[in-house]
Amino acid sequence: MKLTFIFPMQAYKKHQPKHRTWFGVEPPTVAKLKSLVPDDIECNFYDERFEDIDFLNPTDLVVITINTFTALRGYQIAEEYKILGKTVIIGGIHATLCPDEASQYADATIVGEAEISLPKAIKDFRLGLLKKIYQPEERAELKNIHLDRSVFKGKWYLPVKHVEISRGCIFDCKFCTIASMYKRKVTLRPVDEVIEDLKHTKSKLIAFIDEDASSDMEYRRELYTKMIPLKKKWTAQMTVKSLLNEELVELMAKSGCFSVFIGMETTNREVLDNMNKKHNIISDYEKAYANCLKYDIPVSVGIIMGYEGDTLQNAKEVFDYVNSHQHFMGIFTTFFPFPSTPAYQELKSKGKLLCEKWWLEEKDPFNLPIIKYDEDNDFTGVAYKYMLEYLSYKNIFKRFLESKYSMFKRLYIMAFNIFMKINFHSFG
Ligand code: B12
Ligand code: SF4
Repeated sequence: MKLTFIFPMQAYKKHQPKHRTWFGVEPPTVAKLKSLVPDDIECNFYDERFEDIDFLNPTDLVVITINTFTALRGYQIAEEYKILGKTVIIGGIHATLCPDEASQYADATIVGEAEISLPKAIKDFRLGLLKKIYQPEERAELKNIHLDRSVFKGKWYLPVKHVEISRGCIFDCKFCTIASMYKRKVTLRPVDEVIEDLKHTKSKLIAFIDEDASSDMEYRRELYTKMIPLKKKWTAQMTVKSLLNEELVELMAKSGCFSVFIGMETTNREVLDNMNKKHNIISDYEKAYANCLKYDIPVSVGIIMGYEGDTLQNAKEVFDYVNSHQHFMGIFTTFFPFPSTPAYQELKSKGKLLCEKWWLEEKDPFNLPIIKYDEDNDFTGVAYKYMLEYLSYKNIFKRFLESKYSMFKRLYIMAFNIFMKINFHSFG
């Protein structure tokens, strides 16, 4: 039996070859799915960000993973395969948020995690008993799991490797799909399994899949202490609060933390409250940066523009704030109302969604009028404009000159920012 995995590109890129990427990281989701497939099944994989799919390559089963940005393209691919008489299974975060939509295109849709459902669906397919929807009743235990990277053989990716530590997040931000998918329940891998995984991961550069690399202090102390001899360089996402703990930041540095990412979103308290992001306290940032600077850990920040209550004046203030610090990267994005999140429901009930199923439009989502803004505070194109301004040579050099990080980190950050500037349109 032959099985084909598909990691789709974003649909609008299909018609704009210059937007197709030439660089990218391995998609860990596919390595996870591969680890769940019985050994006697021959597997093939198309990463459509880099390569065209050969629809005529023989296969019995097609397994597509979709997020909200790649859902439309995933559906188009499913339809093409179905015309050829192939059986298609769709899963992933978007299929979990919108199972009824996905099941219009798939023979079977898998809601939630793959660990229990994918092996079951493959077994049912072999028996000719494939069901329309699979939904596990329980969360997967993150024990004895691994990523099977053999599926990436023959493909070229950036050397950074993802390693999973946890799934889910204890917080409940209204715009967040992780909160909607995992409902505030966090599952953690046993420390020793993460360490074994790291030992067997050939690359020195690790990106942890972990919503808050500071949660559960006892766990973190043990993990980071055991990582010290491995001499890896790692990055992860965490909350600003946790960076106030100098002992933790020092231990992170010793264990090889290269940089961290914080979902800062905005500097405006009212907007943070609207987002239900109460744990972001603006006055914490300077102290957190000071700790990070002391241990030479640059911080990347994610900024969302155009959320309920946001103003163009706020956008300017947050841009100036981020641009006045040398972050590893400031990432400015428009607020996207992801389906099934409370933020989406609120906009819908207030009649403020101009395009309810924006992910099904074959256009660059960054240029789509999705939300009805107030006349005085129209955010269309605003985050994009600030992203370009942030990546202007003038600002990159200004941040380099003003930075107090070590010379190695300053040069590295500058080079990374220039790389992002040059390749901005092919990112993703
Ligand atoms: C690593 C990562 C990336 C990597 C690799 C992506 C990948 N999927 O492998 C890269 C850098 C490419 C990436 C890019 C983007 N990402 Co990203 N990424 C992540 C991150 C941090 C981890 C994903 C991961 O590997 N998790 C571990 C695996 C094991 O879990 P999983 O993917 O959730 O899959 C589980 C289930 O969903 C399910 N499942 C998934 N697929 C399938 C398929 C089948 C058939 C089945 C049965 C089950 C199944 O089983 C898995 C385990 O049980 C997540 C945040 C997070 N914590 O999940 C964001 C996240 C997935 N990314 C997100 C976004 C928005 C993007 C970008 C659009 C960013 C951008 N503006 O460019 C691009 C999209 C590019 C693209 N072409 O897809 C959002 C998606 C939101 C949404 N509703 O779609 C997330 C959730 C971040 C967030 N908090 O909002 N990303
Ligand atoms: S803290 Fe981050 S991952 Fe957690 S719910 Fe908020 S946005 Fe989502």
